[in-house]
Amino acid sequence: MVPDKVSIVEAEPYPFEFWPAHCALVIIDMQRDFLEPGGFGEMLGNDVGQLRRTIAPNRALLDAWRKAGLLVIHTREGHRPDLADLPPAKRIRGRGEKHIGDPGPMGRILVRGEAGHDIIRELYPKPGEPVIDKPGKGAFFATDLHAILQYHGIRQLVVTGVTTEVCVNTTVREANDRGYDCLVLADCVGSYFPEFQEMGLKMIKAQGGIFGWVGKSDQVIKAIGKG
Ligand code: C5J
Repeated sequence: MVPDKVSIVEAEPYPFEFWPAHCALVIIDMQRDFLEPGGFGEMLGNDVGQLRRTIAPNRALLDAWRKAGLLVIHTREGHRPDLADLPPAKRIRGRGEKHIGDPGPMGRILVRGEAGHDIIRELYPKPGEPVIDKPGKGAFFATDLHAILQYHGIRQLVVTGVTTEVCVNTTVREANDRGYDCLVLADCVGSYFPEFQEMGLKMIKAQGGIFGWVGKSDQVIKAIGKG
């Protein structure tokens, strides 16, 4: 049983009141196709190194989180093999040579069950940890994430993963509108584009924390250790 007490975590724009018993770690889309050399992300010309720097801090945080017996949720962006949940607009967007559902370097691109869609080995979910398969950028859209969080009495989220300006930001905004406080960890979220990394974090903490807080994983690990 996790003790129902608060710790204060250094964060911006002001310290975050961390209630571990009511807080879930949500790790967004740490999937092989986004992060691994030779995957879909790299095939599009992106520098996967910008995302891979988040693996080690995420791993350290996940280890501490699991050891403390706290709730962790993993997400994956992807679609049904028949693509029934893929809006045509999303499929053709970008007008590239390859679309979602086409054969890619690690199986069909962003299709559930394919190798590239799965989570990287370093952060692989343990049996019993919820994995949310999401067809959109936000983890709440067309998923049972909110129901799972409510069932566990969760009011706060520590959010990590990729990419900062797309699926992390969209999920934080969705969470904010549903009444969750979100702490985003700068060293555990990544973007292919350094300027989007910077601005994606600034947008969250601007205006007194309009969408939430921005902090660092070592501060959360320290707070968990004190629990
Ligand atoms: C995520 C994307 N996970 N950038 N997807 O951010 O398309």
